[in-house]
Amino acid sequence: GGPHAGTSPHADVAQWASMFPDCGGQMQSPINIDTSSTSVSLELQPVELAGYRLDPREQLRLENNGHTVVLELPSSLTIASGYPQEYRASQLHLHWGSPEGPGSEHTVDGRRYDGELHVVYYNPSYQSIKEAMRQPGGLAVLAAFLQVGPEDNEHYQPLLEQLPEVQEKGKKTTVDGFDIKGLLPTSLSRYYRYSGSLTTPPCYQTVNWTVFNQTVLLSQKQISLLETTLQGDHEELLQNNFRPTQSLHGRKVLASF
Ligand code: SG7
Ligand code: ZN
Repeated sequence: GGPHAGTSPHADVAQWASMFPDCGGQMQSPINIDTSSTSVSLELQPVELAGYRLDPREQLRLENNGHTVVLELPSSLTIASGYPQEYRASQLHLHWGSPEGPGSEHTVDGRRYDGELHVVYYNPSYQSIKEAMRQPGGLAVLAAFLQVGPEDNEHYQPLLEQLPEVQEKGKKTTVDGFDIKGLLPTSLSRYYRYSGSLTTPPCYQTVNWTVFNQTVLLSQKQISLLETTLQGDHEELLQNNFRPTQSLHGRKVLASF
């Protein structure tokens, strides 16, 4: 097995840095967002997304990679505003906990949410995402917290109903195109912004993070499905696939509000 080998997906997070030096760097993610230490920046415009209503005839690849479930996205999905440059979508994936506890990667004032959605983008001035992820400012991730609410979130059904199809690590299926924007909060104007890294090896410090203030609500049933359907490396349930929060090392966290 790779860096995640062990009894739990993160049994060896402490050892990542020995194989992937960036994992021991000073700009790592995720972080705790201490709201009393953030600085308001009037330059942070609302995030605007273009091209997210996909035709159901378009087939998106969904894969259990042993660490999460990844939905590949067409590069026609863009972040049109909210960053000084354009970004194009690559994939989205989720982080979650277990029936015993929550599993977001970022925390806010020490609070961990039930789960976290990551939509991963790359700077199209580079050849490919593989190239972009090694360059400063090469990646952007839009992050949204998932929380238990009173009702099923219909926007998540196209994704959640395919989870049983990718139960084992390495399994792939396809999902009919749907409204990807529906997975994100309705308000994209209030967010935190900071410079960080991939939260898994190789932990490249090339990610312009956006963490939305508004959470996304899913029913308890939907969160439970996420927590108890997929298997990880050794056929055990894939749970608690979040990395512990990392030190800021003097970084500033900006707020758009
Ligand atoms: C998950 O998190 C996957 C990885 C992703 C990694 O393991 O989504 O992506 C793929 C295609 O397997 O790595 C380069 C990349 O996106 C880290 O992403 S994250 O920092 O947003 N959590
Ligand atoms: Zn992630």
